[in-house]
Amino acid sequence: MLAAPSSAETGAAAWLRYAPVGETGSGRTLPRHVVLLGDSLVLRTAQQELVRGLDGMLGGAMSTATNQIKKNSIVLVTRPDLDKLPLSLHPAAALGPEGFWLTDAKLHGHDCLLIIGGTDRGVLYGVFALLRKIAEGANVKNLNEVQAPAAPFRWVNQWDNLNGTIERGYGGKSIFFEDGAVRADLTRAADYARLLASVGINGCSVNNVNADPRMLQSDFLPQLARFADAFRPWGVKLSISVDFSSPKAVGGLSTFDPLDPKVAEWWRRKVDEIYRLIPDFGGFVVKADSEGRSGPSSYGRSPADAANVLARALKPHGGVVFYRAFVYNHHLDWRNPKNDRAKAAYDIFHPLDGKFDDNVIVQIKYGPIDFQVREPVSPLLGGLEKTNEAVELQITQEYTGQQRHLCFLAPMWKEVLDFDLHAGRDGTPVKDLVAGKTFHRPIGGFVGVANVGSDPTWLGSILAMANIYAFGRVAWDPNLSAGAIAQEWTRLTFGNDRVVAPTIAAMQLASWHIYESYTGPLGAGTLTNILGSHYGPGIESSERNGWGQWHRADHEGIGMDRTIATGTGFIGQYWPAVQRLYETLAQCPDELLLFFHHVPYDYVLHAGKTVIQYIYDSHYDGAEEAQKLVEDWKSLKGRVDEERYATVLAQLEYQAGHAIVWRDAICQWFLRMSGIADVKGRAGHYPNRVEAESMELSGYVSFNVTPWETASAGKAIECPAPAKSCTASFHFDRPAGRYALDVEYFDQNNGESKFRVYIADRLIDEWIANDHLPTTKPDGDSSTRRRIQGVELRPGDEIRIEGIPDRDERAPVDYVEIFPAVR
Ligand code: GCW
Repeated sequence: MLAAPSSAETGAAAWLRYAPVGETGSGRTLPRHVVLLGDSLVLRTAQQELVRGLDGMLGGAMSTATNQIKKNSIVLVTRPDLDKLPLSLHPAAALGPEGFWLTDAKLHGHDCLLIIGGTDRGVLYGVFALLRKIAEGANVKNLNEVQAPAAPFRWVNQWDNLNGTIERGYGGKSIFFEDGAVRADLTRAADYARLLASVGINGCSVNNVNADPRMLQSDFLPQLARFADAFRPWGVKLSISVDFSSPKAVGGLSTFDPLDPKVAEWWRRKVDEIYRLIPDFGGFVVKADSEGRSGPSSYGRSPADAANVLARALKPHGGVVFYRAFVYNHHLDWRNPKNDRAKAAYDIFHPLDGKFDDNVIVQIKYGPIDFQVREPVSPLLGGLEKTNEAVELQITQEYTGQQRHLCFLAPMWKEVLDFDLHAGRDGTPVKDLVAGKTFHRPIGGFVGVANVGSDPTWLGSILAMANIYAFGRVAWDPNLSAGAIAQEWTRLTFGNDRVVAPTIAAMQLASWHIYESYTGPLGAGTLTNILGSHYGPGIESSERNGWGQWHRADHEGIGMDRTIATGTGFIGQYWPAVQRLYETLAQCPDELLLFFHHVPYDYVLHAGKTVIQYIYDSHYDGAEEAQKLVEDWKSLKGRVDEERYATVLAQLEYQAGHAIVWRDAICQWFLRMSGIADVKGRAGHYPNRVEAESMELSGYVSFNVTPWETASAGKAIECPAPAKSCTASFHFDRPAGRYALDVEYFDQNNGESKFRVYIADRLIDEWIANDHLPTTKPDGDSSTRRRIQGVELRPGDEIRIEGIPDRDERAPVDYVEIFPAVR
């Protein structure tokens, strides 16, 4: 069936579009009458959502009733209320508070489909599950399905600032705050809660972990209550990040020492004040002693002391503390080969195991460094036996292309969650550890750093929304496969067209590996500019500073020696079976080789090629595969609504261009550093390319780009002030024909230059460089490709680029590349 492409799809509805599907696939005609037995705010939401969904997808006049069954109905009921009915129905498995059971039964002589929840939230999740089945065209005949979430805590963190910006947010301004206050209109906050609830997420911390102490000011708290009002109908608990120095910063005390009774008393009163306004408040998220934040170390106290003072204040109200294990010294001495940032979390938190109160959850990033495209699993996840823990995953693509590059993270998360840390015995995957199953912990779970914003698409990209969806789904059921999740999301987002669904799902599934191939190879880390944007290439930015994201590449070799035998000893933080996997070159998997070992460039991988050749090959392959994503998408023309088709196409085209920037930066840099040529002769050789600095320049001047590897041959041209316009030209010297022409220019965020391209005085293309890439300079963040297709060229034709600078963006150009055929 072809999904009727609607013309006004902005992406705002995400996977909750409820587009008409017809009843054919579902195997039955569903009742159009929805009965609610019992009452609560969440139950009413569930009923309304079911009506909305069925109305949209199946049509037909919907009716509702409360507490009476007079005809065939879909019945929403909690388990306790069900038990009051004269029925003896028993689910096959325990529902727990948030689980649900979908089943058929006769009630008062009528055939009913029952959605039974452990509590009202379970009913809501059951409603979304049924709607999902219908949207996917799944059979809903003879349902008898019990589901319950893997862990009780499935939260998202937002890193929103009170001024309306979002740290590492790529989807516009905050939907929560503006100008130092909570936004007047919280409609989108409520819509967000609906999206979260639809995939089972039950908590949201709204502000940056680099927390503003004002959050806890007494005059601010009533504003926070408005978030809770927006979330409550969807069963999403509000929580906030707190600055650990708040007792001093806003409380007027002279100290924030967690062991000082005055401080404990301050937290108690503050928490009581919050719960008076927000009785169902979730708790606190804490980043302390990390990246310049204050923390207990100021008083010689430990993270356990800090977490517990908060936990004791929250305990009487049922609140929890998520204490982040992302604590490290960012002034490490890089000259000392034994220093290793990766060791920090375990070194600090492992000795505190058993010292945290039972309403503290230690929130641990999945890897020991920081959300890189490939990291081993954090050993701390296997290193806490008497402490609750949660794994922190990053939905916002800080180091994975910032939503401009397609990078579906479910395959990575699945690898992390399925990884067996052999914590004392075999069969202790991360998913069980964080769910508290391995060491019988009462609570624990999953945290996703989401950072949605006011952009209509929420994350700034339609396809990136699959990552929020996937986070919720793996947190609910970590045994789902990435493939199943990709299929579900695609069907809900784009419909069940027999070509669309598998094509997009396959693109999503390939995308993480593609991104990894043209950015950070073999576990070396994302070779990005770590001192600034974390976006484009910036290979040396990792080195010779205290941040500790070192890859240690030099003329001889690359990689961090983290072995027990000769390196930093990081591997020693794992349980023995995992140590054995990583300690020796013979065992260590290629994909993590450079995370654990320093090797010469000519070291031969298990894959049978040298490290240097792997670097060249993976970057060329990755850039080609990025181009193939464009072609895959184009095959869907006419099958996807025009609006989303065009938006996604433009993003994928951009990505394919930027993948070449990455490829060339890394290949040029390693070629120069290693002195070893690419056996395939590609690195450093661009036969179709004309460097801008070698063109005939009028007004334009050549300059050195920094870092050098982010421009072809290290140089580009710019049109210096006060010139109003400059030109660069050259003559075409190849056979007549139809060509594609790429102009590589720099699109900074401090001006909107114009470009015009002429062939033999005829204007063939013009554009304005008005994207908002994260840089004010011509570099690897701003380097952008303009592809001009189908250009007729004859030998001797003059190709002329005119650049019209604007403000501080001086219409910079790197090169022109001409291809004999449309690729
Ligand atoms: O990945 C890093 C980010 C910081 C962030 C920090 C953290 C909120 O670059 O922007 O700060 O992690 O997780 O605390």
